[in-house]
Amino acid sequence: MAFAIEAVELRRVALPLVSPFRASFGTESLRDVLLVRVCTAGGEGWGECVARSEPLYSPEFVDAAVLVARDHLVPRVWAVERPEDVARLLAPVKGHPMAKGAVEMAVLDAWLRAEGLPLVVYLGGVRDRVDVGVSVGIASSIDALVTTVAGYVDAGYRRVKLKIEPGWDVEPVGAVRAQFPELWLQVDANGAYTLEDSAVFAALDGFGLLMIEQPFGDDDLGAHTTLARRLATPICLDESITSAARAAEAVDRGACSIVNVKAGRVGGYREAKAVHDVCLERRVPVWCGGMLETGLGRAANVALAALEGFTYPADLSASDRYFTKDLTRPFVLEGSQLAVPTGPGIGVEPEPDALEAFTTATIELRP
Ligand code: NPQ
Ligand code: MG
Repeated sequence: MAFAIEAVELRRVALPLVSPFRASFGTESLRDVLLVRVCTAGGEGWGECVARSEPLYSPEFVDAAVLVARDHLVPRVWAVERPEDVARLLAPVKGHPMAKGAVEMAVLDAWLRAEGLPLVVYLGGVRDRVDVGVSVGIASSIDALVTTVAGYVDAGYRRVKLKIEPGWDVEPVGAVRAQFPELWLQVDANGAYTLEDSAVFAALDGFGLLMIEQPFGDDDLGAHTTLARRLATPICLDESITSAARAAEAVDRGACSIVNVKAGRVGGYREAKAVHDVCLERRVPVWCGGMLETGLGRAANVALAALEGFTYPADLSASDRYFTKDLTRPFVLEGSQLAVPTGPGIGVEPEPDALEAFTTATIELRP
């Protein structure tokens, strides 16, 4: 039977976080998520939009993602027959990569399930389990931070990422480093600094960090190149990398030597694979970023992280790092790894009770 979409549901869910998560741009205690459910005669597929409720990580936010999906994206994909065509059909709509990525993921999941093909196989993954780390938010005190990190190390995480911002950088990172001299440690500024802060980076350079992620603003590749030349620690870009072409440009300009890959940030899993491919060609290591996804987005990310070039641990933790109850069966840490789902499509589905309990709104769309 040919692939044909019969209906699309836009479903908003809200999952309480086990503890508030603070980055340089703000704090989150409830994960407000837009899900896209594609229904076909042969079954359904799920997509997850990684936008946050406020436009602080990127210009996208959940209310806007709902509107653009309802009025501009879903109407363009009714007749789609293959997941490879989604990005081209959505290209006339400017921006909104996270909303586009969610629509593509839902079509991809439905199509792969109909084909009986796991996402990891479709993407060309080479691993059946992936190394993961944990991202630790800005804490209320250095003692609290060290205690939190110790808990994650005890849980099995071998790589820790610390969120930093001006005023919360050299001291907390130094304290964690003093307590855990061998830990794989890295930091993420979410663009909160400028080149004026060179003393901070000179000090961080002495801590043997795996990388410094997105120290400066998204658009400032030049400042990243300047800093990269001064430091021994590799610079990794996240927010700046909006496409495979942009990744190639950033690498070729010396703005970064490691790339964080987030499918939502680049408009979907196919573009995310393209980012991986341009980096692999250039021998630049990549790793899979995280946006506090539910089990749906997490499953797809784990499949992506199974590609050959993903050689640093992913920002994908076990479900219990973020949620008391996940939308899917929980992802559980095995050593410092997560197993790649083996079922067709993304390999997981929402548990009906959890889906109902967390739903805050639904919109039904038909061709
Ligand atoms: C990053 N993620 O790498 C992002 C930023 C981030 C795991 O550090 C709610 C939803 C809160 C998404 C906070 C990690 C968030 C969020 C930070 C994403 O830059
Ligand atoms: Mg980041």
